[in-house]
Amino acid sequence: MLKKVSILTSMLLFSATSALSSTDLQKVMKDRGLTERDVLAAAKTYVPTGMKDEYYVFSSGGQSGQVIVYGVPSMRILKYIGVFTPEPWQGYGFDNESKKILDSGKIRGQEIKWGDTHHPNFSEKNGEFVGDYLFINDKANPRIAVINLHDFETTQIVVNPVLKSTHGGSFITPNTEYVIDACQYAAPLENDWVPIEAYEEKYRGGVTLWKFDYTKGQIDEKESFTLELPPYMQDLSDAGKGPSMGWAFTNSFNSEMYTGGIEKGLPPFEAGMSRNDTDFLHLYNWQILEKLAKDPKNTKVINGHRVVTIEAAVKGGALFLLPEAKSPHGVDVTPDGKYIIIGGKLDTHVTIFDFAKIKEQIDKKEFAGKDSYGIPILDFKKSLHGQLELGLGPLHNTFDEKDGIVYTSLYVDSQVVKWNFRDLKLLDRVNVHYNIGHLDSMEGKSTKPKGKYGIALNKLSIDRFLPVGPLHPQNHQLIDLAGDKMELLYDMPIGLGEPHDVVSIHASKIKPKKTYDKMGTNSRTGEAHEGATLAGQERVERDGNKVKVYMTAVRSHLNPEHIEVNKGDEVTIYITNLERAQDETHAFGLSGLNVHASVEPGKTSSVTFTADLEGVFPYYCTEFCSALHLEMMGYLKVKDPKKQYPDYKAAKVSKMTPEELQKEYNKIVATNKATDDVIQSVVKFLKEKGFEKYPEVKSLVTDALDQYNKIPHEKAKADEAFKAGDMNTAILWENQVWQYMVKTADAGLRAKNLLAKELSTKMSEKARLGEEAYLRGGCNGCHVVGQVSSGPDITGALLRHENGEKFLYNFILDPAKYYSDPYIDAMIKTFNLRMPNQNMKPEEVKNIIEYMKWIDENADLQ
Ligand code: CUK
Ligand code: CUA
Repeated sequence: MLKKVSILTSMLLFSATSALSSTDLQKVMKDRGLTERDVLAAAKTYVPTGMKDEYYVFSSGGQSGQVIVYGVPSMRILKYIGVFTPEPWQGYGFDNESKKILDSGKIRGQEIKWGDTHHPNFSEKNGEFVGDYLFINDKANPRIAVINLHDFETTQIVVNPVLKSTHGGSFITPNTEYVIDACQYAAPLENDWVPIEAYEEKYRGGVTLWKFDYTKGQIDEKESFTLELPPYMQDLSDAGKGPSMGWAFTNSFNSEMYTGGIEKGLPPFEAGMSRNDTDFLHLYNWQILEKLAKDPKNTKVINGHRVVTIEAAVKGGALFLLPEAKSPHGVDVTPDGKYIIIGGKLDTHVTIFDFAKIKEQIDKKEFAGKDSYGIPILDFKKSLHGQLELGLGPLHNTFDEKDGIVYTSLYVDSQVVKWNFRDLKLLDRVNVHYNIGHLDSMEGKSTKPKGKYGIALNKLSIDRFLPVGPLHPQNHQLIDLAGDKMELLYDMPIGLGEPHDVVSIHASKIKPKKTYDKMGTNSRTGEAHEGATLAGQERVERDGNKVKVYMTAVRSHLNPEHIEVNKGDEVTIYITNLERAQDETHAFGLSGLNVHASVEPGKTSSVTFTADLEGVFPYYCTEFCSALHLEMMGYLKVKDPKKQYPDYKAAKVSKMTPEELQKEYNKIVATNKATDDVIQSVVKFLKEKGFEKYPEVKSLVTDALDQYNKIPHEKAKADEAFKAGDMNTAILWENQVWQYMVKTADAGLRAKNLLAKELSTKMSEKARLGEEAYLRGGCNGCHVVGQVSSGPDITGALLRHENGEKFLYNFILDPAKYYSDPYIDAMIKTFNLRMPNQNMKPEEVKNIIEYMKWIDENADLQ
């Protein structure tokens, strides 16, 4: 139902644009059934074409094993990054370089074809997010991946050598010293079979501290270690900061150490694991553990990996337990590092521990007891800052720029609650749809949260989207956190896996490359690729049955275009993309052989396969890169050396007569001349207008010149063939000259348009509306700016008549009145057309005249 237009709407309308009539907006609102609130939400999230989002959000991709990148506030998806699973578009898992990364994720030699990504996190400095690296864990197959945010590519996967499933990762210490990954389901640390009856004795949990080498951008497996923990089913974790720097915290949910057995008639896991009123928060000091791990007395080496024993950790004062309400889930340290907030799935409360109170007990060695593994237990009451009843199923927390403000997700109640962790006051709640897991406010998990927008990661979407069968997408909802009341703004379906968590970062902190600076870069290592091939270095090398092809890709050909191998050869093709222009990716797809690689400008990718099938296999560029993209192809021919093949003469050159050939030759030479004239006029324009001063334009010109400079070389070949009387070859090389001219013109014209945009005077609002009216009225059907068409050029029209402005104003409003005016009469005779009445409103005509003035002002840029 459309409400009457309130002050709010009218204000919106007037401030937005005085010319957008309120009736237009009202009509849209009415037609689409939108309320004012909807329109306001739209205005808060809409990012107009050409504008960019304020924040990046990195979402785990759940069972897809990938990472999803989108922008806030628009919620537009930007990329899916292949991490634990192949991603064909990026060639991830298909080219040798990325295969190597995926292969390092094999578990005990077994290839793993899926992942279950849960928690992405950024590299940090002083607890603030730094947009260099993103880390993400795989819960199913205990692995951590490193993604380089300079090209959004996965550069490392490490497998946990002792834990069989992990969940409390990847959490980062404040200066990215360690990536924390805590166990989920306890199991023997060795790979042996151990009966479940030996659970308390032999099954173990733990937390792995992966050492990160920031300059290399790599986890150092040798410097990493695991802290052995009781089989309590560790869960989420968080690192301390500020006063709690050096400490880390990990929840758990099976202090009962129940081992299940539903098939034997025993109560199921869910009953046995929630029997006790409390579970244990694990507190451990990684700075102490780091030292302990250096002494072999404190560790046992399991599967080649150091494990600090419970005993050594307790003795070293590095491990404690603290009772927490049963079956907790999220644990989050406040931005100031002073408090630890625990969400209990089966509790209506959140529990807030005060780190200073915890530290006091540790310093004074005042403990409430010990668990059966000898770990000191701290006193619950003495550690407490307070508890607050929020509702059913508090899970996770995220923080705001405003001091003390925290947002908590309620899984069962499907709500986000806003409250203050200092004075424990409940402030606001908003419904979400439905069953929220994690939530995030902008940079909400750093020491400097920005708040502003919130994202609710809902597990169920039930009735929110067009139905797509029984498997529903997840629902990420955008919430406005700027005011006192939270406002739901937008629903975004996520149709890829079940993301558990997202992290967000201000867009200014991410600095991605546009191209690889060094021609021939191995993107997975950042170093020069062994197969880097520059122009002129293309070749095929053979060593026994190993064939190496050094290929280049540039608009619009792959070089070489014919590759001949024998059946059984092992073939490696190195492909280097020689482009320097951004977004000029080429890709290499080989039909029928499961071979694909994406090669961005400056990158070298390689593919290796055994040619065990005889035949002819086309290959082609799989990215639509230019007008001659379809022609960017070649043939792999696999011969069986044991077979005899009939002999074919070289393809028949031509059936044309010499006269026909001469005619075709003249035609292509004339075309090239005409195209070159266009290029020269563009060059003149660019030079006269000082294109060098505009970096974006300059790089386009460099790109154009790259293409243009190839012409003399090809032209020489054409001339040589012509001289030798080989007209057919001369025509082909002249055609190649034309290809380069087209590519030059393409980049050159883009440069010209960009430069014209840079140089043109800013259009006034009225002129802009005038242009709209001009286009809406279909004036461009007869009048083309800068050229005479089926009507006169409108450039200069204002100057062609005495009192031009006034005259044109009256003329457009009622053309018929002026058909007998001598000037108009002459026009009618010239064009054999009469200007029709377009029923423009006076305001529109005034705007059109403003637009025409703008055209005249910028006439030299046409
Ligand atoms: S977990 Cu899924 S909702 Cu893996 Cu952080 Cu809580
Ligand atoms: Cu290169 Cu298509």
